[in-house]
Amino acid sequence: MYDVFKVRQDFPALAQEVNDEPLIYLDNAATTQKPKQVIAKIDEYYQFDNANVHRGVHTLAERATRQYEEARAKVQHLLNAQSTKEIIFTRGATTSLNWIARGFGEKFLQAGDEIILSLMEHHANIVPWQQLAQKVGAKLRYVAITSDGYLDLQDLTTKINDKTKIIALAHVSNVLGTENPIAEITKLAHKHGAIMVVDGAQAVPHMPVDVQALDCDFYVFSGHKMCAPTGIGVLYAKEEHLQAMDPVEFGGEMIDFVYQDKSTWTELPWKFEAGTPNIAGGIALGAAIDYLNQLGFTNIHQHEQELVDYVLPKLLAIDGITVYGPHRPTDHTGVISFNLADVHPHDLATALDMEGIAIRAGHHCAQPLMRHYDVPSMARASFYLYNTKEEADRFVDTLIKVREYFKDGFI
Ligand code: 7TS
Repeated sequence: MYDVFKVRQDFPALAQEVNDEPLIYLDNAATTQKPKQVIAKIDEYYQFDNANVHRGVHTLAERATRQYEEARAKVQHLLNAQSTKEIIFTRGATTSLNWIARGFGEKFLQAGDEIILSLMEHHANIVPWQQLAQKVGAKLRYVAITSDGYLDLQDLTTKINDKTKIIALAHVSNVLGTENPIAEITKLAHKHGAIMVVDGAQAVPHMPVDVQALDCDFYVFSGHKMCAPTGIGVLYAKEEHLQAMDPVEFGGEMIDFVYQDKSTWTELPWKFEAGTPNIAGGIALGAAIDYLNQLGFTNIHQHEQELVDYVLPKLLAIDGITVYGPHRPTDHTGVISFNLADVHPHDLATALDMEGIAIRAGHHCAQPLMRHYDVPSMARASFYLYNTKEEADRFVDTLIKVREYFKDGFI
């Protein structure tokens, strides 16, 4: 039985008051709070084990290296990758996507090739591909979105062809909360000889993910959206792609032999990891994975779905609200974006903050999507494993109060 009140005790940040009200943290799509188990791991590492990895033979260096490489194995198991060679540590999803565009894209794409994205992508899964397309003369094509916030698979079938070399899509949208059918799209990509890149930043923290079942070629995510610190993330790829592609950064750690005029690269996964890595971050990501595994990803997913099931109909019932993305709770993950008539999202976020409720307002790094909906910005509440139905109630009640205030001028 998933005990959310017990889970909450692991998160010191949740116990505080903000503006004299208990904090209700609903900005989890931006970053999540950290459990004390992860904070303690960082503390322990710097107190006792701090050393550089992969080079020293002394005891601390061995401890640091062992823990860092154990964390890599935890990521391998988390994603069900075939080996740790397929797990590259990066700074986060953004860095991972840049490296794929440069290390794979610049090597294998040519003028006239096509890259398929969608209108619901985060800028991190748009801008690196634009840069690649400009460099090699490739063309970007965007899959449309249906009126109810799903990827338009019909449109995808008209845009994919034998010039398509890459399809890069979010597993879960950071705005619409839609989960995209990645396994199905990967099959279609492979039928056309294209590779499938998946931006899993909003999926991995919330549900079981199996890259072998998805059969995708690349999969990326960030640690800080799943209880780990900022500055650590993952680039997964099938080994054949990592063997074929070039490193993007060069220097220590990633070389085998260095001569005056040339160098050779070391083996996977270290071929991609130039310089001293974020050792504490990697180890803390391992601790975060342990923590989430102990709760169980199926339980986490179910808890969040119950919250959505509870809150989405209440939101949809608010007078003057527009909720973006699927309206069927079973098709909507814990990311819910909306606008309230007459209230600017920034005013809304400020008014909610006065009541201790943290949401985000803005374009959510998805300007093409804002343009598609013809709005400059949206408000977004994003739920995580520690949010409760009571918090959802207070959020909805406060929204209604704010709406009344902006309509009538008093609360
Ligand atoms: N992809 C998706 C789907 C995201 O939601 C984000 C971050 C990124 C990529 C980039 O991750 P980063 O860790 O490299 O920055 N999304 C958000 C958000 O929705 N609000 O703040 C950050």
